[in-house]
Amino acid sequence: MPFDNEKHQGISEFFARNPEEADREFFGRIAHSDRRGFLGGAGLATVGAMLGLSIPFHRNMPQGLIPAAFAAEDVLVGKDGLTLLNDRPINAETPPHFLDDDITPTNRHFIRNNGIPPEDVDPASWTLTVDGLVDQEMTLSIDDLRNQFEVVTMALVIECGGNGRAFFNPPAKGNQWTLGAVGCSNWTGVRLKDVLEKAGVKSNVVYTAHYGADGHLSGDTSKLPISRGVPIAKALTDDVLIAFEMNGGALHPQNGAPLRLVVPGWPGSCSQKWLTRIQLRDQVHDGPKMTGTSYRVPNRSVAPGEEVAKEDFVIIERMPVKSLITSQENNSEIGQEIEVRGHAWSGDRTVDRVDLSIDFGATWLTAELDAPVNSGAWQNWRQTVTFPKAGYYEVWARAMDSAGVMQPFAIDWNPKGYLNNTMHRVALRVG
Ligand SMILES: Nc1nc2c(c(=O)[nH]1)N[C@H]1C(S)=C(S)[C@@H](COP(=O)(O)O)O[C@H]1N2
Ligand SMILES: [Mo]
Repeated sequence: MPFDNEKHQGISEFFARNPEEADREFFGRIAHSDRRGFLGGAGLATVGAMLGLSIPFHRNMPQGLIPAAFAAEDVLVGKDGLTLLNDRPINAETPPHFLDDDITPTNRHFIRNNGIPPEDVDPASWTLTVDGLVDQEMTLSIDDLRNQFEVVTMALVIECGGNGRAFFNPPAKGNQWTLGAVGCSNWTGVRLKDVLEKAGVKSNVVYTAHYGADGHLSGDTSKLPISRGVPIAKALTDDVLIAFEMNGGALHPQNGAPLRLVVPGWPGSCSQKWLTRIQLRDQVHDGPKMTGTSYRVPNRSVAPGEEVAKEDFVIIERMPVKSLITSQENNSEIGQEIEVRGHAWSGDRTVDRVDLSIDFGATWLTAELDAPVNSGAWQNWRQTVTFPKAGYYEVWARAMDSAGVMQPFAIDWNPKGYLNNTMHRVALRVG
């Protein structure tokens, strides 16, 4: 099936369905191995024309790679203003000034994929299996979930464990998230706890294992892109949801439609998308991205660049205290008096205070801070700020949580670039 712009077939859809043919169509050659000998042709010329430029290093482009220039428009259907970091798998973050809403609209929620999302999902025939160390194994449709359990709606924070990775020095490999791998949408679903209790949690259970329907990047169907879990005590808290609605509508296809877990305040990777199975285990789960150094940090402070032995890494649980300034875009021109707004959160805790500084931290004023609308939600804050005269300013925000822990000035460096919760700074030009 050739690529057909008229039919609005997505370029990503086309590449996903048949990467070889897509490559042939776009780059005018037969197979990956032939590309080395590729000397030009109609396909490449077409891509060049679409980009308005030639591609000097086209020989190095991996098979199936969607030129990001196209992908940004095409892959992010139903999203608005997101920055595409990677197209295979799709990873896109939301610039902070697009996260200004109290509740993150679906079109502003970031996307973090480890594999290839399932296509043509049918919510009516979707099932979730609960098995492992339970009294009664269950397979439930989404209707079963709706009918057999209390349906709740909660605003819940999902933040990628690697949010802020781009600021690490020495740099950490992985998606270079800046600030926007976080969102707090309204999620509707049933409590994981209620479902697990109905299945009957055996006394020797220590951990959950989550499985989704997305495919491994290699195309190898025996491999999973990601399967993580949480300690059973976390799974049995009131604010972990199996969600089938996002902001009162369908889940966005890239955010896990039709069914996902939402584990607020813990690394986003715990919140399995395209959820098909939850298994209860008598050991810490060992699925892909649970082991090695994935979503783990050293068990002690380490110096930037320090080598850390594998056995010294521990699994990340709650995410640290953090805040974002969302009312002004970085580097924007403003008047002398403005309202500064944003959000603050701290996994499994609440935020007690948000302070702002416009003088590089010499003095601070305390912002007006809302209570969370429910546990697991971020807290909105605002403060009118007056600048003494025209010039360059930075607004800094720092949150302090219910345990008295405050955001740091400097990054607590770790090899994989997780948990960067340094203060958010926004440059402002007062005219
Ligand atoms: N099935 C599946 N679930 C997944 C992932 C994935 O790649 N596959 N990525 C995880 C990671 S690392 C994060 S940060 C969150 C991101 O959720 P979002 O894409 O809805 O923002 O989904 C998690 N759930
Ligand atoms: Mo993540």
